Amino acid sequence: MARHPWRWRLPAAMMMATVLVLSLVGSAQAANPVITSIYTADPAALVVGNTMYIYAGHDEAAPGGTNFVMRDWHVLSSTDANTWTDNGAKLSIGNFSWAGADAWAGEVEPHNGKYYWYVPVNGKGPGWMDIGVAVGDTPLGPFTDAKGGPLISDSTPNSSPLNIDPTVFTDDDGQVYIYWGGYWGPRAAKLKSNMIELDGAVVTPSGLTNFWEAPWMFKRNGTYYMVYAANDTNGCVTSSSYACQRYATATSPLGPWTQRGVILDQVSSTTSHAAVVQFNGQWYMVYHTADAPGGGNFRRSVAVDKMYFNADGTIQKVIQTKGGTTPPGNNKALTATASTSYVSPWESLAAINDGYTPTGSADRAHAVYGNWPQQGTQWVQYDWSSAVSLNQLRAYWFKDNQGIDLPASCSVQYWTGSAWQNVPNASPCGVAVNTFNSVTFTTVNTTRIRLNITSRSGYSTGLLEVQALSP
Ligand code: FUB
Repeated sequence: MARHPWRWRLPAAMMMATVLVLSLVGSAQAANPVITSIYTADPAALVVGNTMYIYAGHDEAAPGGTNFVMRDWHVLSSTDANTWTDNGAKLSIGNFSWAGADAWAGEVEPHNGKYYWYVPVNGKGPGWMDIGVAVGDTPLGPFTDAKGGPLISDSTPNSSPLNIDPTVFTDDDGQVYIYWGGYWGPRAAKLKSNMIELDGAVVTPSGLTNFWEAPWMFKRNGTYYMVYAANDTNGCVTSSSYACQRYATATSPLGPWTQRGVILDQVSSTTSHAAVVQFNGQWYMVYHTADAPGGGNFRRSVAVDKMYFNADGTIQKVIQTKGGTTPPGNNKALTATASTSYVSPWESLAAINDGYTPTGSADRAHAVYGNWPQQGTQWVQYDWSSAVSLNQLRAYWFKDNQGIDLPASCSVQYWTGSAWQNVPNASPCGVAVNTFNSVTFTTVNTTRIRLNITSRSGYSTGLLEVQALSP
């Protein structure tokens, strides 16, 4: 049976003492992860006016910790989906007198001028996780317990094997629905217009193939969409300790659903939890990874990437980006003269320093550099007429799923004036797909830098873009 590390936590760790809400206001920054001042997870997105809000859990596990430590939820906000502000903890376990620990994945739904925040928490009663609801007058609260007890618990007839991860959806006719569940047990119910009571029986929706946890519901062009975490090894994950995001569609809000495929591959954390939202005309997927410095399965961080629909309403797989764009002024490759050991006559050396931001390693929309049919070690080089200071090189690899694959390895060298030398104190030269791979090193002053690329057996290599960054 699939096991997620969060299932191994000690029971004692579930009963956390009530904690104070901390009004920490974090720094703003661009690029994924969107916030690194704290660890954030389980994002839910909401657009109000010109602002996109992310309601996120807060991972506080110590480095190397093997259990979740989650006591409160933070609200992040942005007016451009690029620069994010942490508005601090706006809800905590302490807001629910009947709860003791585990501030897991919640979602906020507006209704009649108020904002209802549905959250799974470890109740003090029998069973484990319950779902409670808080209410506030603005997207940033303040929020208070709206019910004084669980909305859903293990004693709710036909509740999920694990009552977590609520997603709340309001249809065009005003009817509100709540979906939730974990341990392969999705559940759904209508909500009364008071937003704090279920309206009728809990149903088990059909067609959410391989559902594991983390449902997220939305509607587009009359079609209902459900995005959810799955952990099957049939095109989803390499090990069932991880999860991917699948999605399903339906023509009515309670289903039946038809599963349509994977839209977010396995991420770097074992758990995967996503939200989908349209903001300023662009669709986004908000999810979490373990990509922040010091991150891990219990020290996760929220990421935001663009999501695209096909003309028939199906969804393209989301490309996970890291690190974001680089201020053009820092990218010295743009002013360099590029050369190479070999470029295929039908490809373009100019592609590797023209400032393009690829959408993925198979992106053929722009010129590419490739060295097919060469194998072994090839190189690309950047020359300047006078010395530049450099401390980072970022490579975006090309992979055409034919003769060109990701390299086996790479290295960065600089010209001392008389010889090539490895850049000092270099971080590993990464060969990851669909992202800029950064090599950082102690600053060198040089007129030339070279990226040596060694192919995998049987393949050639290619690049979509290289950035050479000054400090
Ligand atoms: O963060 C705790 C739990 O892990 C969430 O409720 C799940 O969705 C998974 O991300």
